[in-house]
Amino acid sequence: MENIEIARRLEELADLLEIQGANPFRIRAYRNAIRTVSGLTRPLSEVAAEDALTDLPGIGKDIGGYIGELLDTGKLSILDEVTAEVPRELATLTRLDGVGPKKARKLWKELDVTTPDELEAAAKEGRVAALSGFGQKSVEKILRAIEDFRKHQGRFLRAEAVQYLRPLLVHVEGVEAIRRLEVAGSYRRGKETVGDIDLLALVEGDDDRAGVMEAFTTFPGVDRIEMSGETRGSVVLTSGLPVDLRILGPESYGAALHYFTGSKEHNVEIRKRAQKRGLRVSEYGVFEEEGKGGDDGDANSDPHAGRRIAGATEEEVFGALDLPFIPPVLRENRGEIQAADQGALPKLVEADQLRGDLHMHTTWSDGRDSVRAMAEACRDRGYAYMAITDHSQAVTVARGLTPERLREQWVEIDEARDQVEGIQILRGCEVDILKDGSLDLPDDVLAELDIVLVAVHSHFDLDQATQTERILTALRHPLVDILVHPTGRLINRREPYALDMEAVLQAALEHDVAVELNTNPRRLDLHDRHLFRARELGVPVVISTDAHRTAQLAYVDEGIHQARRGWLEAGDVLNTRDRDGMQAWLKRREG
Ligand code: DGT
Ligand code: CA
Ligand code: CA
Repeated sequence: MENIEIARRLEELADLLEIQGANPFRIRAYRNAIRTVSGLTRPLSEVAAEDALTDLPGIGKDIGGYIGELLDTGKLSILDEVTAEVPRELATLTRLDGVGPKKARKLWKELDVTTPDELEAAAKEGRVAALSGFGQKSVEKILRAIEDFRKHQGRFLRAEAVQYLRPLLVHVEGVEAIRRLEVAGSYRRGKETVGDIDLLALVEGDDDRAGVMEAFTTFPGVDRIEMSGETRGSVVLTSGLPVDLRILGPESYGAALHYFTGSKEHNVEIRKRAQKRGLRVSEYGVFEEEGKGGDDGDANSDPHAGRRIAGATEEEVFGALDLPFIPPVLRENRGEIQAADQGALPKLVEADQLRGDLHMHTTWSDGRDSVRAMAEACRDRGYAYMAITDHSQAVTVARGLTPERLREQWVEIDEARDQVEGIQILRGCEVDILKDGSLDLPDDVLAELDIVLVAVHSHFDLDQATQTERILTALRHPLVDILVHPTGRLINRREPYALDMEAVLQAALEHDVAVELNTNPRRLDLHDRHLFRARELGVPVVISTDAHRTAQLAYVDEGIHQARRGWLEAGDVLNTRDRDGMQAWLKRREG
């Protein structure tokens, strides 16, 4: 069992115990332990093998035992005990904005509400507002949260799906008969969330299929089997992630890979292009139309009508349509077929082209590691430069820095500059944009920083005109370098604030400000369409992690997909520049 799944189970346990009314100290201890588990870079199974679980910070005998049980059996008996008393769905309820464990308990005990549907009904009948501790305002907030919840229900962050999927891939790949095993679908297109996983296995002989399907359905992480046929199987993992497997022969593997990679919209355009050439594309291959017309191009029509001219590889499929290979991240029908046709596909940026990370936090605000530790970790990643960018004072929940504390931090940054060689450490700050668009630090302090990031952390609910003007005011400030996590969204949790993004990007262009692609998997902000537009306008993009601990510097490896989905090339990304190039940009307004 992977760390992330263990963390998820323990979290569910903590939520349910809290609803049950357990000792708050015990709950707090559990939550600390969960943070340790989520932040760990080594697999817990390794730590357990060394008998060292309880050596980890915050992990005592209780939790150590639970982790051991999960690793050994995949089960957690205490969770069964608790769910015998507290309905399991209540844990979901606490995920809704505005409903904590205390409120969930009250809703359950007094109104017998356990699910979002029941909560919505109760709220609309006025029964929730009548409870003590729930005002009309909080009821409205809850109703909005339920709407958001429904919108995202069942979609997994890709970065999480990666971790749920990995052990399954290892398990299935162990089957001798498999020549290729690939993930298609939205996952392969690098989308920020995935609804399900579409797996394709290439197997030479028909006789080998049964063994592959057997391995797939008997994977220990399978919670239930939805179907299991000769060439197609469908399971749900214990994480809740649904996975489809299709088994294919060599002659049609490439066509199936293309078809099941999608997107649907891309596939439709590909089929139209084929039709113009008198060809028919399906998941089985590219076929020459035979004599009679009347074929509607339905992918499920008889695969053997006509002569197959391509299908073994995707390159072959594209080639049959006079196209070069189109990278999966571009297959969203946003002009990629035309670009391919004209030989104008972008040379997409790669993670190893990045020369530095310009957004990260330390123990000076809400980060978990020291300036020096972050610097060493950035150096170890091979970066030429980095910026320390803790929060400014207005962000009190993150222990934001006053000018005085910021100056104290500079002493420590100077020390780190001496201690950690081979990397340039920029003095930065993630300066809060106040409600009126002014900045949270005085100009004389900003002027002493090497790099100034600005961001919104409050008043998310302003109307669009006001919110946009607030941000434009900040962008007009002559000391601002980067607007970070520009839309403020948290995927599946918080919608972006109302913003005229076109106006923001135009202003960024006019005032020589860069925009961020924040690669925190919950943010991925800006997202692909905005990145595409930034590139069109020529607004430089900075790809940074917003790491709050050293391990999170790796967020870039997964987040890079979003940049590629936005068609970004290395030249569009500011932090692909070498140290001199970056220095030159930071001094762009001088002289
Ligand atoms: P997801 O799972 O919601 O994150 O998104 P996808 O894109 O993985 O969609 P999924 O799993 O329903 O189907 C995988 C691919 O199969 C999809 O991207 C394109 C192809 N596909 C599925 N249904 C259709 C269809 O009705 N027409 C066409 N042209 N392609 C389809
Ligand atoms: Ca899918
Ligand atoms: Ca699917």
